[in-house]
Amino acid sequence: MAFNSKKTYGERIENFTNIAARELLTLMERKKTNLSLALDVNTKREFLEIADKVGPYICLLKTHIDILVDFDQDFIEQLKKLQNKHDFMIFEDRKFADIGNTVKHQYSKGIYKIAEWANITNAHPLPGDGIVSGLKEVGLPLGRGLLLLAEMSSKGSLATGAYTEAAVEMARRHRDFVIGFIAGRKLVSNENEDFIVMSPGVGLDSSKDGLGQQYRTPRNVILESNSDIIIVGRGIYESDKDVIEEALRYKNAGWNAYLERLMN
Ligand code: 6AU
Repeated sequence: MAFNSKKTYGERIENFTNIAARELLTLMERKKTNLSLALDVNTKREFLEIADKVGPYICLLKTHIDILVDFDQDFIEQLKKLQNKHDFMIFEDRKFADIGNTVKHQYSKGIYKIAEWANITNAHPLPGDGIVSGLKEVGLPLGRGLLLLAEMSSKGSLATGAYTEAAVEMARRHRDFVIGFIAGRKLVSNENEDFIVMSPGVGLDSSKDGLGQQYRTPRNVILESNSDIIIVGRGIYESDKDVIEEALRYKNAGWNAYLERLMN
């Protein structure tokens, strides 16, 4: 299908001017991983313990900073230490969804000061271009990148059809800051433009979670749907098996699907 999905992550670096995108592709090539861990646990201790174990196998650590019950500034310091130790980038899954002026404050201020530590964050295109412009004012000077939620993995999602297409159009108008999408598949197959696609709803052992989440396999997402990064949460940290073993299982599944894609 798409020209860019036949290129290696490394070959695609030149398609991006955004610093976070270039750094991410470089890192993926270096660590040979397209796995992002969605670490949705509620305490600092649990979070830091798992991140330390799984850090060597991931390109991106995805956070929901507002679900930590004991968040403090020390958490950010510890997180940065682990980032340096294990060489991963950080994606705060904030799903901004308000007008430009409001998201600017939500991104840079408050307790979390997301822009200071998250290389990448995401936003719903729902409010229109102002949301991207607001986030860009804060993020671009800091070398940050943004993903637009063009599709969602949950059952009954309204982000389909014309909405998804409008998300792609919005990304095209902000190529300097919007580095890609949250989506289930590659959305753009033009060789002259490239976006990084990250897919949540990835699991090897279950197909749903009882609250609307729907799972597909790494092979399905990377090989058949030409996505670039698998986002895996409970499949890794809620397994009965060792988290390192599980992380390796997903890392290998994701990377092998990518190698197979390149050879096809
Ligand atoms: O593997 P799970 O189901 O334990 O976790 C999936 C993670 C969660 C969700 O908040 C997030 O991926 N997510 C997103 C993102 C990344 O934006 C979008 C979506 O459509 N579905 C989804 O599950 O942290």
